[in-house]
Formats: sequence, structure tokens, C-alpha cells
Amino acid sequence: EALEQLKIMDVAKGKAGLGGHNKKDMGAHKFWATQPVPQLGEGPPLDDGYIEPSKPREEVRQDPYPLPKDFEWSTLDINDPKQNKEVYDLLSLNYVEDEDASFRFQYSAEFLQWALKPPGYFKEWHVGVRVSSNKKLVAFISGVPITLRVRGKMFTASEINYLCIHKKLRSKRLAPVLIKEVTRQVHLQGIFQAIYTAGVVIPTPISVCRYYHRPLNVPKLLEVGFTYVPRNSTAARMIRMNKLPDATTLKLRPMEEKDVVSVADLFTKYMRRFDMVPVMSLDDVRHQFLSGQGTGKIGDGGEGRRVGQVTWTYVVEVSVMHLASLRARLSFQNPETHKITDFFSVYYLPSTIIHSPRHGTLEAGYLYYYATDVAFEEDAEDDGRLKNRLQTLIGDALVIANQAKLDVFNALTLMDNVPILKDLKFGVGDGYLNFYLYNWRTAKLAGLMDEDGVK
Ligand code: MYA
Repeated sequence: EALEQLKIMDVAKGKAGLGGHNKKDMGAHKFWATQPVPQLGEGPPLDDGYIEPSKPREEVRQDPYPLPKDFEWSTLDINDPKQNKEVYDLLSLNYVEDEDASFRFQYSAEFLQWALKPPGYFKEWHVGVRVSSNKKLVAFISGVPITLRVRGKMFTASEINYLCIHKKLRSKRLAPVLIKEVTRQVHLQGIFQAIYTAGVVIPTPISVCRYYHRPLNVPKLLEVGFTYVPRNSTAARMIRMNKLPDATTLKLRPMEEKDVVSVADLFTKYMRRFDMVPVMSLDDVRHQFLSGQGTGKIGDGGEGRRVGQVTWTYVVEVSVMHLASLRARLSFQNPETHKITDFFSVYYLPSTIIHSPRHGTLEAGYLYYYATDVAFEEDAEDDGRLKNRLQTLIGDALVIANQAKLDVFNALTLMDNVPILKDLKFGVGDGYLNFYLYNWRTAKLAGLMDEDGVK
């Protein structure tokens, strides 16, 4: 799973210890050694570009790769609630866990609908494996289309995610077969690059980020062993330290359809700050930031959430009348009646608490994309105005997450996060997220940094 500063995409994979830093013997990668990815130890490339050239459709393998006997391929129709639930069930019991198997991602069925069906998605990229005799779904891998800009170059790629094999079928070299089959399906659509993230280290990360965690519900986090009372502190002190205000500092409101054009414009401009970003159309922006807000009233979906809520996107709006009074004439040149100066987005991804008698799930929010037009003001970065504004904006995201009754708020060391994490009382996690590109060479991207921005 997140470019976001890489995209850092959200493609995000979650919480502490997603497999951690796998320092296993990096010598033998029987499968990855055969793939068009930079091999470990290769120096930086002279130029950015593909590793192997694209193929015409008729040269792409036409038949599915063979599976071990007793198993069969199955394209999952995520629009069918029954099949959507089958993927949910597979992942909720078998997907990513932290290093000591305390927490396991529990992507909701609605989250999977949202993540697997962006504009222009291909159903053939939702690849499942079933037991032939009883049709039970035992493995999955997915891709969705994405347009990337990596340094100066733009290209269409697939974003690969939710690779999952049932616990009983592990270590049988099934993963390479799934990866080859989804690669074939992507090639059949004329696309030859991919982006993906993983907790494990394989050939060869282009960046690595660390997870940071901001406690919201301290008593619960202590009770379920997500966090501990440090020797020089007490639970009461931790609760006090992490208390958040009831109201946001900025005048925020949830994003609406009328904001799509403004948010897209702000997003695109802000993303120029980074070397690897998704390029989003208006439809993409609508999907990523607006379509996941759920239905009904807050509270209907339990705690502070709506039914089916996957994302929260909030905007700061300045009326052009107000701007005009500050900068005369502007209102005559600009027919807009409102202007979005900032936005942030958060997605909701709970984890199953594997061994807790009292609590079934850890309710987690993850910082997704954000932008502020302060970044476009002269010297704003140098004199600290940008950092201040982001701290206020993301501080408000914490308030909203707290109001939504989330237990913890997570962020990665990407985009402009690093300078603000400490002041916002995020603690460093034990999870790392490695970013990868398939069939694309580029030098390493900034990613893993400590609070001082030092690698
Ligand atoms: S990352 C999330 C991955 N899922 C989980 O961690 C869930 C829990 N774990 C499992 O379900 C299994 O352990 C998995 C491996 C399925 C992960 N990415 O079958 P095996 C290599 C890439 O015996 P198993 C996500 O979803 C491993 O190095 N490769 O192993 C993004 C070894 O190869 P080599 C991985 O444990 C996925 C081989 O597989 C990963 O039973 C992006 C062993 O196979 C991993 N996370 O199953 C996929 N884990 O010998 C790549 C292990 O060479 C996409 N391996 O070291 C590439 C782009 C494709 C599209 C291209 C289009 C142009």
C-alpha cells in the first residue's frame, strides 16, 4: 500500500508493524529475480523509463497461467454483494497483520467497493482463486488504473493491492502465480507499469515510509496493548497530554459536489511539490474524496460515522466577496462565488484486535491527501507559514477524527507530514511501508525521514 509524497498514495497499508523491516536474507528472490524490477544492489539509473518495452496485444499471453490442481481462477464481480462479501471475508481473516499478530486490517465491504472501483476500473483486474470442488475463495489480488507522474514523466499504470492467500495455503509459491496472472490482465489492457506497497522488503523499494500514530482514545489503546505507559509517565498524564479541543480551529465543512473543480485544482497544484503523485481527473477527485462519505446521519453507522462511511473530506472555503474586499477587483475578474483554500481527507480502516476479550476492533483513521494554497505564497515555506498552516489543518483533522470516535489517527512520513507530526503528538510506530514500481526505473525518492528531515 502510499507516492503520496509519494502519493503517497494511499495506497496505504496501515498500522504499526505491517511486517516491519524484513531484513531476511536478501540473496535469493527466485521469483523477483525474473521480473522487470530493479534488482537489489543495482546503482541509480542514468535516466527514468521502462525496463522492458510494451508488447502489442497479440504478443501478450492469451491463456491464464496454470494453477495447482484443485484450484481455479475466478474474476470477482465486486458489484455483486455476495462476491464483495467473499473478498471481505477472505481479507478479514487472512490479510495483513502486525509483527506480533495482535492486529489485522479489517477493510470493510464498502471500503473495498470504493478502493476497487475507481473511474475506468477493469473487472478483470479483480482476480480470485477458488477451490474447484466447493468454490471457496482462497486467494485474491487486485489492480486499479492510476495515472502517475514520477519526476517529470507521466504514465498510466495499475495500482496493485489486496494480495492475499488463505493462511492454510501459504509458502506454496502461489503468490508469484497470482502476480503473473494480474500482470497478464493488466498487459491485456495495454498497460505495462504498476505501483504497489508492502510491509516486506523485496527487489527493490523506491522509497520507504514509517508509520506514525496519534492516540485519540488513550484508555482503549492501553487496554488493547496498542500503546504502553512509558516508565516516566502515567495513564492519567497520557490522557491529559492527548486531549483534543471539541471544536476545530479553521472553519471547515464537509466537501460537496460543488467543490470538485476547486479541490481538483488545489490538489493538482499542491502535488507539484512532490516527485511521485497520482494525476487525478475530475472524476477521480469526485471518487477519491467525495464518494466515500456514506449515507444517512452521523451516528447511523455506529459511533461517529455514517452508514458505509469510508472517507471524510473537509474543505476551508473563503467567499469571493471576502477575498474581493481584501484584493479589490478580483471579484470582477473571477465569476466564482467561493474558493477552496484548503482541504484534507481521512480514510477509515479498522483493525481486528486479535486477542482482546473486550474490544473487537481498533477504530483507525489514516491521513490521506491534503492541500493548502498557503504553499503557493512567496516564502511561505521558508518563513514557517506553510508548516503552521498544515499544523492547524491536520490538527483539525485530529479533532474531526476524535469527534468520529476513532481510537487512533495514523500517518506516514510522506508529503509534508514529517515536520508537523511531532508537534501534533504523533508517536513513531514500528511499521514501515515500502513503495515499489514495476517496469519503471527511477532514482530513490525521499520518504523515510526522522523529525528533523534526516534520512
Ligand atoms: S502487499 C500486502 C500483501 N498481503 C499480505 O501481507 C497478507 C498476508 N499475507 C499473505 O496473504 C501471503 O503471505 C502473501 C504471500 C500473499 C503476501 N508483495 O506464495 P508464496 C513474494 C510481493 O510462497 P506466501 C500487497 O497487496 C516473496 O518474496 N511479493 O508466499 C501488494 C516470494 O518471492 P521471492 C511478495 O507467503 C502486492 C514469493 O512471493 C509479497 O504464501 C504487490 C513467495 O510466494 C508481497 N507482499 O504468499 C504484488 N509477499 O522468492 C506485486 C511475498 O522472489 C505486484 N512475496 O522472494 C507487481 C506488479 C504486478 C502488475 C504489473 C502490471 C504491469
